[in-house]
Amino acid sequence: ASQDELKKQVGFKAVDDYVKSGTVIGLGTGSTAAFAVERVGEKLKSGELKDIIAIPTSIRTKEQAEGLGIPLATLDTHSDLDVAIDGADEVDPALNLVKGGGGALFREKIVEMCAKKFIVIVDESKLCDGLGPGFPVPVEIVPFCHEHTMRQIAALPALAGCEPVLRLGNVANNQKDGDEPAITDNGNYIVDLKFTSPIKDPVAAGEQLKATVGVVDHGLFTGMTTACIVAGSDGIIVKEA
Ligand code: DER
Repeated sequence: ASQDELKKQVGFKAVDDYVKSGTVIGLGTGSTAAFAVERVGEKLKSGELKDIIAIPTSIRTKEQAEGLGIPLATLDTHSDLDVAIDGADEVDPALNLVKGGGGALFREKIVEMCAKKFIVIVDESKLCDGLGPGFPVPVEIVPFCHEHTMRQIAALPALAGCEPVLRLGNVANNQKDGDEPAITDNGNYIVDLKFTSPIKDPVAAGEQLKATVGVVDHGLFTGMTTACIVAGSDGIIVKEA
């Protein structure tokens, strides 16, 4: 099956297995999560699902959901979510994640932290033994003195050896040739941290990033995953935390 077909399989399965009528759900961002959003819209239209309130994790997911007629709200009125479904850029054996390839990590994290269950949907290419080398870790920072903040990040002990690169072009990374800094939905910059060896302690790395003045949040999602649905050449497997 093509990678798109694998993404569709896990996106649909996550909705079929975890989304119940009468619940509040978080809708993720990216090409895999877009299939989950599509499935919610399809099942609301067919009547298989009723009375869903959805919280989008990006402007582009909000627009996709609006186009499908999915009722939307924000955390201000609905901050007790039954389930959130989202993709990831990397998944380690403990189901810790790198997210933010699409530049939506802040809204994803604030929403997914509010969900009773956080279901991650990936194709098998996202699985790794250790976070970092396979996908640069995105960090959202404020634009003010961003070069100073990048130097502070590079000096963090738990991120030793990382090379911070300011993301240019379109924040969703689908326009790599931009010469202006990419701007997130929240008006901030994204710095991608390139690693040549796995991050030894992703929890400590996340804590040190959050403690760095100028950092809004980062793409290390540790200890958050309830289950990860993986589509591979030999079928679909569900890894539970
Ligand atoms: O930006 C994000 O966090 C996305 O969820 C990303 O991690 C996965 O995007 P993809 O499904 O398009 O690979």
